[in-house]
Amino acid sequence: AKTKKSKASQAASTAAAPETPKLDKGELKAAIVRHLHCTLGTDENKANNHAWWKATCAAIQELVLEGLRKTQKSHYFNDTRAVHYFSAEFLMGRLLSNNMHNLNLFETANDALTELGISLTDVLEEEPDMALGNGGLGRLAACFIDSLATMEMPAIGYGIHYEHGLFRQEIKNGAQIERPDSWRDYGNPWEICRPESIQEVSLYGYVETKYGDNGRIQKEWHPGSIVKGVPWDIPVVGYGGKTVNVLRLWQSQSSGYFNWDVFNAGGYVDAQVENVQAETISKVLYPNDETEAGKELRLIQQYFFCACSLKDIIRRYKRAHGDDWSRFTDQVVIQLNDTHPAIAIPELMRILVDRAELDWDKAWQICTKTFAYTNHTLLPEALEKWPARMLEKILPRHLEIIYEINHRFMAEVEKKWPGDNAIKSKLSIIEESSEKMVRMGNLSVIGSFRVNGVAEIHSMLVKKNLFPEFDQLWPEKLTNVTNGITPRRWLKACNPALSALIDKKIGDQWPLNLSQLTELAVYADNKTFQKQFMKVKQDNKVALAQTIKELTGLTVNTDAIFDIQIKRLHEYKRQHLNLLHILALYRRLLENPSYDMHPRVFIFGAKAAPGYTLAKDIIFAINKVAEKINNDPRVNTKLQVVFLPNYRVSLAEKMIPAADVSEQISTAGKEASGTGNMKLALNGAVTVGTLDGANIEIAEEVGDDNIFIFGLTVDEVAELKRKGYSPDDYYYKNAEIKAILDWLETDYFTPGKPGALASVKHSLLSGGDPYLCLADFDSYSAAQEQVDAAYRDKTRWAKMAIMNTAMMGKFTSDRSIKDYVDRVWNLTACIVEN
Ligand code: B1H
Ligand code: IMP
Repeated sequence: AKTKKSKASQAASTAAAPETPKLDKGELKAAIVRHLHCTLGTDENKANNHAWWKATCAAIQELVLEGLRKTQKSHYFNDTRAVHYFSAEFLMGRLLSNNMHNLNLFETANDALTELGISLTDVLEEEPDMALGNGGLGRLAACFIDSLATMEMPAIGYGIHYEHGLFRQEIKNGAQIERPDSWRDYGNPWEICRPESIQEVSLYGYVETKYGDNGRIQKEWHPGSIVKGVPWDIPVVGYGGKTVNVLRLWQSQSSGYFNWDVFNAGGYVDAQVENVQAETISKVLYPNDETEAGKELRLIQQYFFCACSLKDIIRRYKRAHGDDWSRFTDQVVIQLNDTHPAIAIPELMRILVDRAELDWDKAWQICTKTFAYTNHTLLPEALEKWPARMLEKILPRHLEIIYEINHRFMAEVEKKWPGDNAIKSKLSIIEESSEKMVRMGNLSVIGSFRVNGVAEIHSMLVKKNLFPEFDQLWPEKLTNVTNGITPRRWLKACNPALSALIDKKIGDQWPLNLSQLTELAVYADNKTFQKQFMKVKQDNKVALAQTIKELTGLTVNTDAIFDIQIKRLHEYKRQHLNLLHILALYRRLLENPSYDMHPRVFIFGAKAAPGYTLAKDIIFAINKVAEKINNDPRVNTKLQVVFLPNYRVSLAEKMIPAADVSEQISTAGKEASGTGNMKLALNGAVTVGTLDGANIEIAEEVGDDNIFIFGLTVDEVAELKRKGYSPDDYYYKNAEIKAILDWLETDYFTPGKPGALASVKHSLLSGGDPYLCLADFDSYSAAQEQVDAAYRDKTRWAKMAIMNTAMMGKFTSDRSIKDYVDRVWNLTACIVEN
């Protein structure tokens, strides 16, 4: 039995600064060499950088695991309430540098390796990114678990142990080629397999209705097949290294169980096929950012990780509380990262009603006190819906439960809006279209106690446009938690020179209390500080130029403005608007060789979903335009265009510190929040952006003088759409727009292949581009002229850049987590004893 201490309640809301490192240089050196010998079976003379990387990881992992053990002990003995962050994606990136920084061992490791004749920078480059996510949503999950550990919150991340993360992008003749990503081909030094915690999950089959002694109807699901979920734990080290939480990822494996009665066909070969199918579940991450794939395997993935995770949570709860469910909601809160894990709601109901035999109302009460749901998008194509027939086949009992949830909910709606069938059909979990569909968004709102959007404007639109009736029904349920980013990875680790400069000015506590950066504002006009700040930026640009050279062969002008747009490729993010402006500059320079502009390098990084043809066409167009411009001596001293292949977390860490300008140009109302915007501004880039997502809050923080806002507002977009947007008006009235678009249709950029870029033109014209590129073009172009003028005034620009860094305090993910803790999760920190 365990002794309870009330230590948890004494916890502060933020962790203390990192203490002195647990190892000195000599000890770390010895540990690395020991692992080189005893773990890797090699030695100093023959080890390559990969071996040094693994040995260094193993040496660091020793300390990490000690922290993990102590953390789990503290959580166990304090019987802490914990948040369980359910997410189909965790975009972790590399872990070695991060873990060393959080353990305050980065400098020590650098010195230790240097003495061994090894470069830490080269060693860090050996680590493959853990790219188990598409973009912002997955990276947000990674930032959140970093902040949770840093703030000493009991938390566990639950997701899928994909064998292949997001594809690796190659560019061949300008076009995107997808290659498999194999992040653990040569072993991952951080993950620990936990066979002792394997879970089994049922699929397919049928439901039997039985009558119990008391006349109570009992449902029994006879599954058609069962798969095993094998948990892999990745330690998540908080800054300061005290709390080490885990990210638990499930790998699917065949259980060898196949219900031959159900399928009534047999044989050894079929059984092998079944094995392959079981192992397919966790094979690959769907690469569709912001689009719902609607594929059976994807639904199975979602159910697989939710069912494994719930069993794991319940096992842990029962170990402490037995069969007494009355304290479950005191101990457990589950955050649903979008609707991808929404199937956990009927799964928990199934466990409570069918297995634990609680009555429905009691079970529903538990359920709706357990789940909270974050909405990340309003785009219709991203709102998940599953055909009822697909659910019936894969999860027959869950479909019944969803119908029952809906039936009872419809009665509530009837009470509030008697006889209003229009509202009923809108709020129903079931969409009665030609094919019956299950709306996962409605299920998530109905089954959760809290629902949040991810930036003020987005949450407002969730309330006003997406779920207005739910907001009337439950006025307290819908709320906002603005996204954030971890300043440990996105400033301290990725921009060591700027971090050191900040440390010198305001001390080294800012990574834990990012609002302290405002203390830099008093130096914004200080000439010496401006020089130092811009020197750091210049050095970072030189470093990025080197990377560009290595990756593309191009030599860029480091005196030019580095103008960066990095994010998934999507029409709503409008990389093609950026491209149109580049073409406009090109034309202006050709028409007027003395056209007055400061040299600029436009740099892109973006992956397109493999099935999203227009997105791939836009990548092709950017590359073809880049090729032409970069090789045109008439303009290439002033204008260069770079597309860096395979944009990912580790590349972002190299690009962001070098940015002068941050492109955040989505159509107003479409980007729920954005988080890249925060990372770039934190590193002293000035934003060119629309009033969309978190850009609005960034503008509020940095002030109008330190950001370039352009374009239609959310209201103006709605108004224009109501009146009818007609792109042809802009095309025929604006000679520059017409010339640029027509240019795309010639063979100027694709010699011998006229029309190769025509799809980009046509997507912006007739038929009507829903993202209103042409409507915002003039305003965008004018904002870019202001950027140009501002940059030439060195003092003014330095001040703007400094003010951006200084005013980003709000956007630390520690603040987001504090908001969740206070307003959603009701958690208390647990101080881990050392
Ligand atoms: C975001 C997604 C998303 N919103 C479907 N929605 C996916 C939707 O695989 N799928 O099917 C994958 C991802 N991702 C992003 O979330 C928003 O676009 C950003 O604006 C936001 O910053 C980010 C984090 O909240
Ligand atoms: P889990 O079963 O996945 O939670 O595996 C680790 C768990 O072991 C921790 O979360 C704790 O609940 C539990 N644990 C950690 N230390 C101790 C201990 O000293 N005694 C008993 N259980 C412990």
